[in-house]
Amino acid sequence: MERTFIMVKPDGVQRNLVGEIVSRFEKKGLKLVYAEMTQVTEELASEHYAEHKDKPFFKDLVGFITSNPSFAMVWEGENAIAIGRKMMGATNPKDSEPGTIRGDYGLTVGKNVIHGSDSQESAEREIALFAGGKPFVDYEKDEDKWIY
Ligand code: ABT
Ligand code: MG
Repeated sequence: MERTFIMVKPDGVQRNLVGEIVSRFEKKGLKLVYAEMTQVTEELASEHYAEHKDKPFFKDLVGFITSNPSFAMVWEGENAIAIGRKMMGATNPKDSEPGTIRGDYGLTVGKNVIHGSDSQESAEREIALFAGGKPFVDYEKDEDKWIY
């Protein structure tokens, strides 16, 4: 089973979108195995967004993600990474389709509500970074037999 790291960013937490976002992932059939309200530190943000460190928006990005608490989660299921990205929609809300999370709730690329791993490699890296050493809950759901 694949696992993906999903995080409601500070704008999503402030705008009361945590419940709505959790609900969408639950209804899709993915399984929540880890969740935590977390204040992202500057150190963690710089590590998480290391691929963007030379971009002009890096400073604002780190400033934004550390400005207020985020809601970090790990979701499990078949093709969880690709499905998570589809549910989020395109990075820039001007390009994300209605029906996606960013398409429905985002307006600007700088505050685009949600983060999700974009590959197997980044999922492993981000899960280790945000949830490394944390207890993951391993459990069965009766619904699973109607999903798989
Ligand atoms: P993240 O889930 O935040 O990683 O977004 P995503 O993978 O969809 O998009 P990338 B390219 O990784 O963007 C990272 C963050 O940088 C912001 N950004 C991006 C800008 O502010 N301006 C830009 O021109 C671009 C390309 C958007 C993403 N996060 N936020 N918040
Ligand atoms: Mg990214």
